[in-house]
Amino acid sequence: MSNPDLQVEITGEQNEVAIVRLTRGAKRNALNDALILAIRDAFENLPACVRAAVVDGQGEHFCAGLDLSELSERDAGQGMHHSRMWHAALEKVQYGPVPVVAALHGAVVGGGLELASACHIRVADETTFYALPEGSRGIFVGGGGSVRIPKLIGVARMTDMMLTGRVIKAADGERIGLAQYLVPTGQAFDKALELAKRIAQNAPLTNYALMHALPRIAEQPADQGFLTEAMMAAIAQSAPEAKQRVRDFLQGKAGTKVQKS
Ligand code: 1HE
Repeated sequence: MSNPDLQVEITGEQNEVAIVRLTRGAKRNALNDALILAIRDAFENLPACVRAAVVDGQGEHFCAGLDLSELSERDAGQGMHHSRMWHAALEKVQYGPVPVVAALHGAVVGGGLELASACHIRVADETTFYALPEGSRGIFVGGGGSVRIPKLIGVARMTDMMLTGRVIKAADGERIGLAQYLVPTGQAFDKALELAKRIAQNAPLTNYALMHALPRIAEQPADQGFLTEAMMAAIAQSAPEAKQRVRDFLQGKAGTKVQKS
C-alpha cells in the first residue's frame, strides 16, 4: 500500500539503485506506525533490478524518531508488539536484499538513529547531530537501538547518550563510528548515491556475504567464524561472475585497480 510519507524512486543507468525517502518533513520525518510499515514494505518489494539503496529524509532533518503523538496509552503487551513491529521492519533494512546507504543531515535522533544504524553505511553532512532523547522522555529504545548502536560506538557511549541526553555533533559522530563518511553541508545525499552506485557494481554474492555473513561471523566464536568464513569464501569464489572478474583483472581489463584517492 502506498504511503504519502515515503517515496521510492528507482535510478541509475540500469535502474540499479532505489532511493527510499522519508517525505514527512513537516513533522521532521517522525516515524508513525504506518511509516514504519511502509519502510518494511518498501524493502520487501524492491524490484529485482535494484542492487543497492539509499535512505534519505526530506527537509532539514533526517528523522526525529518515533512519532511521539502516537505514544499514547499502550499497555505492556501492546508496547512489546509495537517494538517488535519496529524490529521486523528494520530487519528488512539490515537483512534485506541489498546494501543500504543512509544519507544523514540535521537530527538523527531516537528511532531515527535506530533506522540509520540498521543501514550498512552512513554518510553524514556537517549539519548532522545524533541523540537518544528516549532517556529524557522516560522511555527506552525499542527499534533495535540497544543491539545495533553499541556495535557502532560501544555500550559506554550509548549509555552516556541516554543517561545524559548528550547530543553528538557530526564530526564527533564520524570519529566515534556513528557514520563512516563526513561530507560538507548538503552533500550527504550525493555522496550516498555515488556510493550506492559503486556498491551496485559489486558481484551480488559479495554484497550478500557482507550483509548476511559478515555480521554473523563477527558474532561467532573465532573457531566457528573461521569455518563460516571459509564456506562463504568458497561459495563466493565459485560463482562464474567472480571467476570472470578475476580473469578481467589479470588481463588488465577490470578498471578496478586499488587506487589511493
Ligand atoms: C514531531 C516529532 C516527533 C517533531 N514526534 N512530532 N524523538 C524526539 O524526542 C525528538 C523530538 N523532536 C525534536 O527534538 C525536534 O523536533 C527536532 C530537533 C527533531 C527538530 O526541531 P525543529 O525546531 O526543526 O522542529 P519542531 O518545531 O520541533 O517540530 C516541527 C513539527 O514536527 C512539530 O509539529 P507542528 O504540528 O507543531 O508543526 C513537532 O511537533 C513535530 N515533531 N518531532 C511527533 N518525534 C522505537 S522506539 C523509538 C523511541 C524514540 O524515537 S524517542 C525519541 C523521539
